[in-house]
Amino acid sequence: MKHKWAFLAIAAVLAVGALAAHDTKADVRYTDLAATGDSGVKGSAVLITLPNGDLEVWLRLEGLKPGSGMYANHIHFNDAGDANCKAQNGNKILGLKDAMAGPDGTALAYTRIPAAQVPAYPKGTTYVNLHANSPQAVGPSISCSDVLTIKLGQR
Ligand SMILES: [Cu+2]
Repeated sequence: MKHKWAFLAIAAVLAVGALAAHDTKADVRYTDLAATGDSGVKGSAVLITLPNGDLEVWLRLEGLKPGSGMYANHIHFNDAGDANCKAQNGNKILGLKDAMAGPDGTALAYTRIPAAQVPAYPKGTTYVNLHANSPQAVGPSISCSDVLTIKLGQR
């Protein structure tokens, strides 16, 4: 839990910085990932759109098998704008940095995507999805969260 608070504190500082710029693009979203099925993997994600349009994503996970390697994770969306965890219908993705399971089963992944590479996000609903890393490198969902929560920035 201690780590989670440190994680959120860092994210909060970044969020305040983004909002202080008073730019119309600034936007912060926070969401909790829930285990898919019986994976036991959950976590938190903070998504920050900076004033220049860059997207920063901070993802923290817990409940992974200790030292079990790298896990692919993405923001999923679709043309219809109705992507969600339950349907797993986000056929388009924004790739995030792989998350590396530490000896305590937690992982922290930070990704910054330049504005020019964020053309379609966010359109409608999206979700952050963590994938199993076996038997294939990018397996089915093991933890997921719909991203439709808070928007603190002025639009
Ligand atoms: Cu994915």
